[in-house]
Amino acid sequence: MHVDMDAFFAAVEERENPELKGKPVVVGSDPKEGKGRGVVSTCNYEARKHGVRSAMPVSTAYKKCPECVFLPVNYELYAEVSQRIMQILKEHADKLEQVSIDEAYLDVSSQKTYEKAKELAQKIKDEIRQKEQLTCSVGIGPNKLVAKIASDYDKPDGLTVVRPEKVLVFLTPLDVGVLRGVGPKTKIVLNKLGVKTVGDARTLSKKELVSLFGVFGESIYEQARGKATAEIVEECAPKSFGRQVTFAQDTSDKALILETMDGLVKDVWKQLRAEKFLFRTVTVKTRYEDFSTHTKSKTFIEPTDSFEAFRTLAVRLLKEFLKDERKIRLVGISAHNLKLKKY
Ligand code: TTP
Ligand code: MG
Repeated sequence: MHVDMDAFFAAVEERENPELKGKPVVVGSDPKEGKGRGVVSTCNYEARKHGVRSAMPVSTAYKKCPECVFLPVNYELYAEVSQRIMQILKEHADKLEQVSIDEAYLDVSSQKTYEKAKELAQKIKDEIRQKEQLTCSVGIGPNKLVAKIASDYDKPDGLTVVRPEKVLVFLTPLDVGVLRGVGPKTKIVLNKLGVKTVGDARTLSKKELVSLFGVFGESIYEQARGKATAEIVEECAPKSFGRQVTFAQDTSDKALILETMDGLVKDVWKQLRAEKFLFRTVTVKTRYEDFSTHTKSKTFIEPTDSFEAFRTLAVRLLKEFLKDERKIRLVGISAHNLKLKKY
């Protein structure tokens, strides 16, 4: 399954400012009445009716649609909304691969049937609409290539299912530019050979394609037949955050050791907060002057992001180590059992 949010930045802006409803909205740099530099990040479907597009110079967008509402990019806001959407997707997927701020592949193989996968897609769409007041378009297919083309097939608010036996029929009439890597330059070469659609591309032999495009020709050959082998790769969430320091000299100065630990706790906690993680387990590590290394851990019942809870527990665990008579060479702290914060 491939999920792609509709007119993402513009849709978030519309949601935040209801007075924009029904108006053409462009998100990007300031057009300064046609004299502005920079480009359009995206625009809503109303603005697209006027010919405005992503990556177009804002000056051009202004000429095409001076009555458009032009807004600056509020990237932080979109990133925050994106995180919440990805969390929703994650909860419904066997595996999730986020590929951009508004787009992800979901492995939903455990649904077993296309019918079930479609029901799941509808559920996801409903949940995103209800929780975030945003729409997305979803494609379902036997591989990433087909799923991605399918999500783009019926935008906005689409849901397109392409069963394996329908892949060829589905692809045949589509512009050859839907294939991965087939950009304007490749299209010019193909168009000269009379190849406009994916179906047309199938009339070229593998040999012909390779002589034209090298190894990429082979990819076009396979893609035109709806074949793709790329797996859904789940990004690795960090398992823990931690820091440690080795003292300049082995020490039994309790105040120094506690103060050092305090600094480490603050650093780790700031990192957790910045990346919006809750933690359940805190581990303190010490190495004594004889190089023997020990850890002590404690786990909260519920995930938390409380600085006080983190520090109190760290100090408690560290004090256990301070009962020993040996001098301390190194101290460290880490947080485990992480969970992304929900809103
Ligand atoms: P897209 O998914 O390509 O576009 P979109 O979500 O705005 O519209 P669509 O309904 O066609 O999917 O990109 C997602 C966001 O990425 C988009 O809202 C803004 C940003 N973006 C840019 O900043 N510059 C660009 O050139 C493109 C294509 C997107
Ligand atoms: Mg999008």
